[in-house]
Amino acid sequence: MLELKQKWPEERAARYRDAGYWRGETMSGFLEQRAAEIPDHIAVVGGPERWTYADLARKAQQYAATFLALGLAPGDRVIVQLPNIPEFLSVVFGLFRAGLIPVFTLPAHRLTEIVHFAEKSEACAYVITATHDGFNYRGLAAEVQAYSPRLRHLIVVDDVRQAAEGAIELANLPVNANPADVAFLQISGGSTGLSKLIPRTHDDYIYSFRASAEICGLDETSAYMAALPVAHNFPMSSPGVFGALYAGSRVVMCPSPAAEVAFALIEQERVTITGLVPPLALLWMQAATTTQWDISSLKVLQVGGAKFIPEAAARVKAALGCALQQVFGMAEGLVNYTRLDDPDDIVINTQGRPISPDDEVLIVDDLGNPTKDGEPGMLLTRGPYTINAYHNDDAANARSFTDDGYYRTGDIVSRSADGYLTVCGRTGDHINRSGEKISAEEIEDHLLAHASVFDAAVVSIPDPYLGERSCAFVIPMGEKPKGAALKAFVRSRGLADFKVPDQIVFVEAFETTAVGKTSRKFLRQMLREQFLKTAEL
Ligand code: AMP
Ligand code: DBH
Repeated sequence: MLELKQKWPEERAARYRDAGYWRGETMSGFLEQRAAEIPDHIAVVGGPERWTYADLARKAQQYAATFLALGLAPGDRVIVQLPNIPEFLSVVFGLFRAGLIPVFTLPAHRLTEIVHFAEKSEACAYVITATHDGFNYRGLAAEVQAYSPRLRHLIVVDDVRQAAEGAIELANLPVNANPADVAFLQISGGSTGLSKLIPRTHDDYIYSFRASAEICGLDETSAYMAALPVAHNFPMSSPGVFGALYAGSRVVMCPSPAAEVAFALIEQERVTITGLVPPLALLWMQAATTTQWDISSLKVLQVGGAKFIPEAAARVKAALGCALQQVFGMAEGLVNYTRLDDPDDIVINTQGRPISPDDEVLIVDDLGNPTKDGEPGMLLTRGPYTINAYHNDDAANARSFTDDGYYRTGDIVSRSADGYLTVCGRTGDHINRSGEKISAEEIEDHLLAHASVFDAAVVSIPDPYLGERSCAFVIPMGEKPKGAALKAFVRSRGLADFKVPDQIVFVEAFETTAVGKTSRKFLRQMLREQFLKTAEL
C-alpha cells in the first residue's frame, strides 16, 4: 500500500508546535479525554438516539474492537459513506481508535466516485447504512465491490450494530496514533477531473477545528446542528461536529437541510449554531416568515461553500433573528471566518479572515507578483493546517503546489488592509453548484462516451437559486439525441446526481478558431459568454 504522508518542512513544523497550534493530541485521544471530563453531558442526538460523551466514547471503542475482530488491521483504509446519524460519529471515532483510516465520501456519491476513491486509497472496507433517503446502499456496494475486489469488507451498520454493542471494550486496541500521522482522507470538490484525496494529520486538523470552535464561541452550553452532509469539510470541521465535540458542546444530527425539518430540531434541541450553503440560507429566510417553529435559540448562522451575495447576507439578521458568519474554506486547509464581533459592513461584504496568525496568504497576478490591497488576484496559501500534497496524485501535486509549498487555491480574491478576503471568482473550470464543486472536464468525459456526442464543453452559468448551474454545450454526431436522454445517460454512468448537467444546449460546431488554436479553457469561456449574451437568465 502506498504510504500516507503529509509533511511540513521541519522549520515550520517546529514553529507550529512552539506556537501551541499542534499540541500532540489525537482524534480518539481528545474524545476520550472529554468522556472522562464530562461523561454525562450529551454529546450527540439524532433520530431516537441521545448519547452522552461516555456513551459515544464507549460505542467508539466497541466499534474499534468490532472492526479489528473482522480482520481489519491498523493503517487499513476504510470508505465511510454515512448520512447525518449519530452512528457517523461512533463509527468514525471507532475507526480512529482502531488506527484505521477513514476515507470520507458523501451520501450522494455513486458507483464511479466510490470506485475512484476505493482505487486511489487502496481501501479494503466500506461502511454504509442499508438505505437512506430511499436509496439502497447495499445495491451500490455490490456494484462497487464487483469493480474493486480489494474492497473485501462490507460493513452495514444496521447489521453490525448489535454485535458492536456486545463487543468487549478495549480488546487489544492498538495504542493511540502518532499526532503527526495522517488521520483520514478527506475529499476535494474535484475542480479538474475526479476528486482528489486529501490526507489530514491529527495535529493539523485538530488545530483547525479547535481554533474554529473558539472563533465561533462554542462551549459546553452550545448546540451545533449538522444540516449539510456531515462528511463535508465545512460541517465536519468549521467548527463542525468535531469542533463541537472538542468544545464539549452537543451535536445535533439533522437528517435533511429542508427548513421545516431543521426548524423543528432547532426548537426541540435549542440549537445555537449551524452552517449552510447560500441557496439553503435563502430558503430558510423565506421559510422563517411563515414557520410555526420557535427558532429563537439560534445565535449564529454560518454561510459558506460558495459566494453569499451581500444583498442576501444583509437580510439574515432580520429574517432569522441571528447573527451571520461568513465562512470561506477548503478541504485542503485554509478557512476564513468573519468574527462574531465584526461590524455589519465586514460580515455582509467579506468572506472573513484566516483562522491562524500563521496562515500565509499571497494574492498574486498572472505574473506571480503580489497585488495591492483591494485588487483581485489568485489566492495562494500555506500554513499550519493547509496540506502540502494530495494522496497518490503526482500530476495534481505538480499543478496545485508551488515550489515553496503554497497551495494554489484556484480562487480569485481581494484582501482589505486589515486582512479580510472577498471572493471575486476563480481560475479553474469548475462549477460551484450550491457549494458542490463539479469538474467540467469530468462531465465532458462522460458526455463524450455517448455514441451520439461528437464533442462537449461544460460551463457554469449564473443561477438565481443555485448560485451557478451546469450547462453542457454538445455537438451531436449522427442523429441528435434528446437532452433528457443525455442527462439520463450521464446519470447511468454512476455519478452523483448533482453532477448531471442542469441544461444541455446543442450546437453545430465550436468556433474553429477557438478549438484548434486555443485551450479548452478558452472555449468554455467563449461559450459561456455567448450564452450569457443571448440567454435570459
Ligand atoms: P474544496 O477545495 O472542494 O473543499 O472547495 C473549496 C472551494 O469552495 C474554495 O476554494 C472556494 O472556491 C469555494 N468556497 C468555499 N467557501 C466559499 C465562500 N464563502 N465564498 C466563495 N467560495 C467559497
Ligand atoms: O467549500 C468548502 O470546501 C468549505 C467551505 C467552508 C470548507 O471546506 C470549509 C468551510 O471548511
